[in-house]
Amino acid sequence: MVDRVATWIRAAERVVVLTGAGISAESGVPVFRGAGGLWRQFRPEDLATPQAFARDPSLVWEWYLWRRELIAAAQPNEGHRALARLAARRAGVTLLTQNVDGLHRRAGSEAPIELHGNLWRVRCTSNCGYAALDDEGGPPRSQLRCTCGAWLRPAVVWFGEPLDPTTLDAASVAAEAADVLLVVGTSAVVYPVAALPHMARRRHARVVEINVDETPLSSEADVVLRGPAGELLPALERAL
Ligand code: BV8
Repeated sequence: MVDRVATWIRAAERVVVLTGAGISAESGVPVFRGAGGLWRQFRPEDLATPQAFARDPSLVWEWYLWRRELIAAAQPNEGHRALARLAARRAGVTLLTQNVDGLHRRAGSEAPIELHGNLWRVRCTSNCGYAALDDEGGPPRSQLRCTCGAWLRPAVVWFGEPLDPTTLDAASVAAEAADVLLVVGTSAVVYPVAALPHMARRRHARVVEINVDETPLSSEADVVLRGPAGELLPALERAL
């Protein structure tokens, strides 16, 4: 199966890769759903929302600062690195990620489209326009309020918030133009991103799922490579 996917990629003009939390699992970054969920007794849907932040901004910041500490101590894995090398060795590769951990950039991916933002970026909750990119290796952020007095927030997309329209548009155009779409390490349940593989398939893309588990996308995929991304992506790279 890996060889068949490699043949499709070699023949493809445009390859799109969509990643989710599963590609960072082998770096020790917990996934959102399923075993080893993210934090204490909370569910991501309880914390990654504007309502949760309005109710208790300190708690939500505590969660993000905990995740930042975990991610700063993590290293990109062979799955991240194989994707970075794939885009470096040939044209026409677009990387879309739902992850906010920044590990694709640290692995060398030049311009991943971060559909749900990046937890190292902050922005002011008022319209004063303040925004900043914190240094991943730097000291934990202690300044949680803007100079204008309003709360700062992680520049990520919470549940119930719209994705940046330009970003979503670029991702949709890429998915619809894809000859091959690799869907890696996502439970394929979070919309609107979960609609992208179906949009790609309706056009002409070969859809390949790389995941350790079954997902709602599995039955729609042309090929399912069942296993860890940190092994399957390097295996795919070797077969190219
Ligand atoms: C929107 C950023 C509309 C923050 C995230 C009710 C109320 C409100 C909204 C909704 C609702 N019902 C439905 C919705 C829509 C909602 C949604 O889809 N909810 C789901 C849960 C049903 N979507 C939204 O709210 C979106 N916005 O709809 O706005 C709108 C429009 C206009 C105006 C106003 C509003 C926003 C969604 C974005 C939310 N933000 N993250 C943060 O990270 O802190 S989502 C979060 O889930 C992460 O980004 C994550 O990446 C994403 C998807 O999860 P996955 O990446 O798939 O991770 P998961 O753990 O689920 O799965 C991991 C997979 O990896 C598993 O399959 C596992 O088997 C696999 N795996 C594990 N190890 C490995 C592996 N695979 C390979 N190798 C391994 N080693």
